[in-house]
Amino acid sequence: MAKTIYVLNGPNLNLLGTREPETYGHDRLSDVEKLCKATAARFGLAADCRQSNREGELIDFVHEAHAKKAAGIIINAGGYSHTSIALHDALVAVKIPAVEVHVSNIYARESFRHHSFTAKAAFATLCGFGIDGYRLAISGLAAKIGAQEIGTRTKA
Ligand code: CA2
Repeated sequence: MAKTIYVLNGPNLNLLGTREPETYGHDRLSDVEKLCKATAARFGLAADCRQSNREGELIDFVHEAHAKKAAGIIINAGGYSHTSIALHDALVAVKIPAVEVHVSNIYARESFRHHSFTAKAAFATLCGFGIDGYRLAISGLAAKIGAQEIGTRTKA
């Protein structure tokens, strides 16, 4: 069976594509999820995509990823990235390779967005690529966990 990666999106990301297009672009969360599933499939992976506006529910998703033996996590914790030690602790506890993604370039924005607790629990962070960041993150995660792109596998 295909290995599964969890794609977790935090508060307000359900609004993607509906407001502030100058910051977050025109794509919707459903487009992000389609992109993630298609990219994961290229590497023989399945993407389980979740979004929540609640910190505790995001933590539950991280625990669930562990219980279901997920191979990796892509996380955009939204505003909780900058505030949540609890989410950081959950990511550290489960020891699942994680990549943090931000649609916008958080370093070109307000200083309160420059620090991320969740980034400290991730092996890599991408920001500023718009929703393409999710595709790049899955590609990097696949390399990290040794999932090769289908059609490019070399014989042992
Ligand atoms: O750039 C990102 O992906 C962020 O994680 C988005 C968060 C923000 O708090 C982080 O600093 C950076 C906010 C998500 C808000 O999403 C909206 C999308 C469309 C319209 C309004 C909000």
